[in-house]
Amino acid sequence: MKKLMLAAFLCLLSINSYSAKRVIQLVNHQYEGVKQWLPGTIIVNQGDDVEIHLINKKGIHGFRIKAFNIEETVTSKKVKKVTFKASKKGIHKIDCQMHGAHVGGQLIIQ
Ligand SMILES: [Cu+2]
Repeated sequence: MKKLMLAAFLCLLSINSYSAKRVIQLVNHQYEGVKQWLPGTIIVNQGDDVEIHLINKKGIHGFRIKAFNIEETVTSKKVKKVTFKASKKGIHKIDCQMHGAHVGGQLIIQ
């Protein structure tokens, strides 16, 4: 019985530390004049291969995550794909390099 419990515990540990491919869709949205990417918070695990699909409904916006040297320009009516390895744990800022007043978001790597 103890061996079975140990095996189950080790199995749970391996599931928790499992890194995977994460595909996340973000949509640029404007509400009462405030522009933002939704969802504003992305949570992934360290080691995940992250693929973000950026959908911009109107105009041109930037998408920047300085911690991963990502800086993209996203035009409307085209899906821009951003890929990176979530290698650094922490809370990383997401912002728009084109519009200072654009509400930023955060990437949480746990
Ligand atoms: Cu913008």
